[in-house]
Amino acid sequence: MKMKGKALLTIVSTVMAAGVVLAGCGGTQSGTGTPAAGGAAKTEEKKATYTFRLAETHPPDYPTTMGDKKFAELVGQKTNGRIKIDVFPSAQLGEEKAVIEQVQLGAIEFTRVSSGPLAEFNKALGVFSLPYIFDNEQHEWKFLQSADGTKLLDGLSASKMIGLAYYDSGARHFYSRKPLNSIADVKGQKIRVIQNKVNIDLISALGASATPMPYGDVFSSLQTGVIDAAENNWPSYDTSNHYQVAKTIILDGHQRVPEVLMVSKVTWDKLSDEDKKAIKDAAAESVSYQREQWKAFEKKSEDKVRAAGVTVVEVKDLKPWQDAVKPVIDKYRGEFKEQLDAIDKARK
Ligand code: GTR
Repeated sequence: MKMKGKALLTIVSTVMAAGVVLAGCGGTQSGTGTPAAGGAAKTEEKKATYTFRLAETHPPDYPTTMGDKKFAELVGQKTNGRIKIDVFPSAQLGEEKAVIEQVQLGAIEFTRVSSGPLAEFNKALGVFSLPYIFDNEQHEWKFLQSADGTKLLDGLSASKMIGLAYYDSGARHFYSRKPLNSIADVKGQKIRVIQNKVNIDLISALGASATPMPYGDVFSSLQTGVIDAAENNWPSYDTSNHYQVAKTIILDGHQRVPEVLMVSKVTWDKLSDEDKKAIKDAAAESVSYQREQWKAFEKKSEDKVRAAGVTVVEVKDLKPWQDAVKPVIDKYRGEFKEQLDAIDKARK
């Protein structure tokens, strides 16, 4: 419908008048992430009020979402409610790659994503997709919480994002619709991976074929046989219902790919130092809570999936797996030298 010039003018001036009234009251402007500061007539400086969105791919009760919500609650407390963060779970704001692009633009302010897809936007984070670089959870977290781990997170600012914290994501294992009793069975399978170059090489090294696709497409792709297999941790295997179709899981634990909580640099640059501190502190404080949630949920997911009759194959000897993927480590040793050295150092 085409609008007549005069009608448009009336609407514009009405909206502008409403804006003036709003500003005059120092009202909260929500949904846009822009501040609604006090009116010019006020002498004392009024602090900006914000409402931001946080995009999360997992369902509301998933441990990363629980961490997001704790973070949002702490930000609210630390700013006396001036900064409100609304968590949008279940990929309501899009799949991770698209969300990361929006965060770079400042169209979505906050997100929690895996460092897997982030590696396509910030190369150094690709180190986490390298296979078997961490011995266990302790080793991983010793690195993540070291100065080197923080440096890696801080490096995100070069890609228009501000890393706030790492969250736990356990270890990833392969699961398939086809038999998967040993490394030999991986050969020839079509395996979905998170899109990044390290993952493609990893799958090739195992003699399989990598199919990158968004997380939300994996269930139907397994169901229709577009792919044979995928890989993830227990909670994702459970909550995505992949276990209902890919009924064999082999516990090779090839990767430990941490989650990242972050904010757009566009948003960050608008905030006062005081607000930045509140957000950073809230993120740091939410980590222990997220890790507790993770531990409990991981166990619950494993129990549930086992009870559902999934075939769980233990890997007694990891050596053949590590040998098979060694060319991948060799290929990337130069590119990730600094990070790999730091990861090695955290082992001692
Ligand atoms: C999960 C991770 C998600 C997503 C997913 C995937 O473990 O928590 O953020 O990256 O894996 O495989 O796409």
